[in-house]
Amino acid sequence: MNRGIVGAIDGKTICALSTAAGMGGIAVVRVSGPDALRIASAVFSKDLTEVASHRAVFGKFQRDGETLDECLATVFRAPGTFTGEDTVEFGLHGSPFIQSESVRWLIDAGCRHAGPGEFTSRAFLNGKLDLTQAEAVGDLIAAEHEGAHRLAMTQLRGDFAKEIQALRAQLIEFAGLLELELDFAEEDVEFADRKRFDDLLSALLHRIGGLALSFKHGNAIRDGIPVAIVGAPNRGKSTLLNALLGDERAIVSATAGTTRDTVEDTCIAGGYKFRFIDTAGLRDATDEIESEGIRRALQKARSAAIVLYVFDASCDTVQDVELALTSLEALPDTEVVVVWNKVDVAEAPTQGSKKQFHLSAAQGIGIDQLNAWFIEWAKGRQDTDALMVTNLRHYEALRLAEEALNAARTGLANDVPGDLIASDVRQALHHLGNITGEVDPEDILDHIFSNFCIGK
Ligand SMILES: Nc1nc2c(ncn2[C@@H]2O[C@H](COP(=O)(O)OP(=O)(O)OP(=O)(O)O)[C@@H](O)[C@H]2O)c(=O)[nH]1
Ligand SMILES: [Mg+2]
Repeated sequence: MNRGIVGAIDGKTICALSTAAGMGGIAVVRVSGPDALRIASAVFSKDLTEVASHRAVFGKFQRDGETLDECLATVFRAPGTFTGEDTVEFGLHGSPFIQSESVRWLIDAGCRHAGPGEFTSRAFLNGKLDLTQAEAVGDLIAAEHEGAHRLAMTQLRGDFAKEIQALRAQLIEFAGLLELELDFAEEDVEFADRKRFDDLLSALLHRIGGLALSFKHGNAIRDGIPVAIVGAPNRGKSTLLNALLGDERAIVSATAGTTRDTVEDTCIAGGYKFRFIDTAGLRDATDEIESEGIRRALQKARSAAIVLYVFDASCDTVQDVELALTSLEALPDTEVVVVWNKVDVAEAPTQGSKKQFHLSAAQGIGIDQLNAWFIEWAKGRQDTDALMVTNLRHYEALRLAEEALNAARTGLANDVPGDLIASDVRQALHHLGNITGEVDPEDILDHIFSNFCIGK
């Protein structure tokens, strides 16, 4: 339920279970807000209102002589807390009954149940985090593997926000000069040096373009690097998928045209998540369903980060490879790899320009080398120092800022009046500001935090 709370803090003290629901060793119930210490004391055997910050007290979770559990209450005093408010965390035993009952008692004592992401949204509204960091908290919690975890940590450190703020700062300075000109419109003066402005716009566009481009890889690292397996029928694509997954996921048969739809599954290797996609064999299809399968295969190949183009060592030739790769029309940043399969029955011809692997999917020969290469490839893309955009919202904002800056640049080249250029620059500032939450972001906030789980 979205309580629509994130636009402002309603002055209420909130509570929620912060650990995962269900049976566990320990459950943490968090209370945050101006009355946190008083309300927490109402359900605890000891008075917490005088306890120093960052101190844990052992006692009983109780009311009216009834004891629910023995527990630890940790006190955090504002402003040095995650939310920026007074906070108490109860460490209780993790039974589902204690979890729900303790929250109910806290509500009876005056708390409101927290909305999704409300602890983190309060942290943002109290200036503890910028928006990108708040979103990183969500990503960190959702990270299933090392690659996604590392990306979330970079963002949580605030590196991305700093970069965006630096870009904005440069623009704001120039926007100021343009606005100044407007105040002196009668006099027809130019404070803003047009040449310097063009240089600045060009530098900003370069950087913003680079960040937007990193999205494809950043997103892939977070959600699974898409690896499409394509090729003519019967080359062993489904056999290769199964070998890579270590599972009989797709049907294998000697009949050409076995796979008609795309089949995909993920696996985690070397700290990265890969999304392997088996596709229908590419040929001049004889029926409607197969044609649709082939259309999907080509679409998957276009959106993949890596395309494994599978050939059969016993029947394909170097000319077949050349022809196939040309007609694939892969996007420039897609890594296309030639896979010679069935080397157990025939020797593969050597083919020059492309990266290639010789393997037997059926016999498991060469699969380890291919897997090792995937991991190396992923590592190469995730340069630890480089910033990566992983969030669609950030990507969109960057693209919109880019559009506005391009318009400003065109305006500049065509000598359009300063107020029009200033308006484009303001647009760009607005879009960049949306990323970190520096402009009035109420609707964006609601959207972001409603995707969180309660208790975060
Ligand atoms: N000898 C040998 N046979 C293989 C190898 N890989 C696959 N095959 C055989 O080749 C045939 C086709 O395999 P599939 O994996 O179904 O081929 P596909 O490319 O998915 O075929 P479609 O789905 O029809 O496009 C099957 O009979 C497999 O057993 C291999 O490495 N060596
Ligand atoms: Mg198949």
